[in-house]
Amino acid sequence: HSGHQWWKEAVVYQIYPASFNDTNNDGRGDVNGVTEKLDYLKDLGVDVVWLSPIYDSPQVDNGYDIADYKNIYPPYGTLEDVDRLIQELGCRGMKLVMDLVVNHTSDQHPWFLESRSSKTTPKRDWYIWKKPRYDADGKPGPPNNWNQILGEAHSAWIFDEATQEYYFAAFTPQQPDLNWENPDVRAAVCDILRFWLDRGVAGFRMDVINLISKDQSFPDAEIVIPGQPFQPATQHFANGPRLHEFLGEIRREVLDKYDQMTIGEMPFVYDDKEFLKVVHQNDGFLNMVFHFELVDIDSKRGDVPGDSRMSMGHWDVSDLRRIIARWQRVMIDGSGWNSLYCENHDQPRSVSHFCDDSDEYREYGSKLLALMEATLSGTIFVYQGEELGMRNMPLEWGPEEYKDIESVNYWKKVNEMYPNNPERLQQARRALQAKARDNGRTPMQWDGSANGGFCPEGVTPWMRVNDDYPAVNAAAQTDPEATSSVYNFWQKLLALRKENAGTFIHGGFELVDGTNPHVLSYVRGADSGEKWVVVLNFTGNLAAWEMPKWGLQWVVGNYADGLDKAQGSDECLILLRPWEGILARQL
Ligand code: TEU
Ligand code: CA
Repeated sequence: HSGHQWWKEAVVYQIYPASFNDTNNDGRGDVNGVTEKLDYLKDLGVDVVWLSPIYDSPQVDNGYDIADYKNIYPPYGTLEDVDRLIQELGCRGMKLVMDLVVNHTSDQHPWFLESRSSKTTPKRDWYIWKKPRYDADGKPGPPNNWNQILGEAHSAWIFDEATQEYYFAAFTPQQPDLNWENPDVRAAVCDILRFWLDRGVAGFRMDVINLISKDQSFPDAEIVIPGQPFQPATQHFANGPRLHEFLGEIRREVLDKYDQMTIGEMPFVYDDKEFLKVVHQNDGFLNMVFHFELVDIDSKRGDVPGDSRMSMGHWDVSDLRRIIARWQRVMIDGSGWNSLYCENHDQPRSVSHFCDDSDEYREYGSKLLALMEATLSGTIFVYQGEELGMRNMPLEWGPEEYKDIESVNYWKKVNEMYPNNPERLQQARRALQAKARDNGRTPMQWDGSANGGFCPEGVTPWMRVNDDYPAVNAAAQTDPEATSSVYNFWQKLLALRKENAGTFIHGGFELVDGTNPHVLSYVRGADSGEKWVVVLNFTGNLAAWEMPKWGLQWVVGNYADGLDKAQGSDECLILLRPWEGILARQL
């Protein structure tokens, strides 16, 4: 963690390669499609591009099932294309971050093919193999009751006929977990890291990195879904006993020797103090982590196995305030570092998730979230299309438009559990529309031409393009005159954030009016004494906000006439319109 910490002020833009830009007309995005759009990203204010996996893969989980860590999935391009991308990024002063998926591999990876071939091959122990457990009647079954995360209502243990043992696969049967207890596995991971760093990559987003150390006693999970043989078990392998040790080894062996950035994805637990240890600036292991408390704000466990993320629980501004304040404070006060994101390829679109994506409010909601993200401490992550205010898939689309393995399995499970129950099926369709990962994966909307300009007319895109592309697209929004443009708003805010990095990126954080039922507001302050106030109405109603004694100078807002509004208001009370957000300087 030595040297200047460029990654703190960097704006990172996440690209989901399949859905970004198709340049060879096969209906899937590709590496050259990324290279083609670098000026668009540069203009927005992006410094770092994070690419979701582009490695060779059978694509059971869209590349999060890797069969070859050192080659590119042919439809995406070649290693030479990646070299050219890195070079073109470099010409613009930008960097590339790759996705590192090493909790598991594809079942087609040669390591796994060898591992499953016999009980005595040295690769056997690279994965997690166990003998069957016998029940009271002497019937063999999986070694414990852990269920699959993305799979069907199924055990996470997969029986392998050839050797009569089970292997562990937390996500789907095609994604067997690596056995990190084996030092050869850890050495192989270090080798992959070096391969990409030596090629000029500037860091890694580490997929489910908090799952690599499993409780070696593999205990049964507590029963939280009655009547189901298999239960959610992530508590037994999230932030496990040897996590710090394994991360420390990678840091020592590889990361410390390069000027790079690391972001650990850490789902399933929200323990801020635990995460602080991982990112602490003196003795941490990674530069930052993705926590899930914000995006899981509405996730309550339901009665379909593994569907907690698909649930639509109630939340309000007090939940949002608690989550935002908790992470800002613990990281700032504790010398850690935040990452900021409202959406990614595993989440619904943020304007649909946290605000209102109707034609009336889509623009305001998207800009409200931009105001929040751009004024919090941490490294900012913008997900492709977020800068345009792209929204979820339409409710009218049928289940066949959902391509993600999690959605497909969810729909199958609901149909098995509630056959001939139209009400439940309708509810499940609403859940998919609100929460499915597919929502973040529809093709990028570049312009108003066929297929939103993602691929030419006559080519069938791998996922259906959102019907709203004639209204919501990059060409319309990059026009500097377009006042309603979400893109232009993001661009302005990202520039303002950098000009005032001492405040917005590195400054202090204090809540204001911490009990307001509609409005999230906070002060960001720099060492210089300069203070900025952010006031965000997270409801679709008029909301009153009591102005503190000190005066305010309005700087930016998501309503065109925000300036008059705030200045002309009564001396103590400001009335905010639906989803209105303002950024003001303290006088
Ligand atoms: O996701 C890990 C993860 O736990 C969630 O984000 C996941 O989408 C959710 O639990 C599903 O209910 C990462 C990747 O980002 C995701 O795309 C992969 O499917 C997953 O790991 C497995 O590699
Ligand atoms: Ca293509």
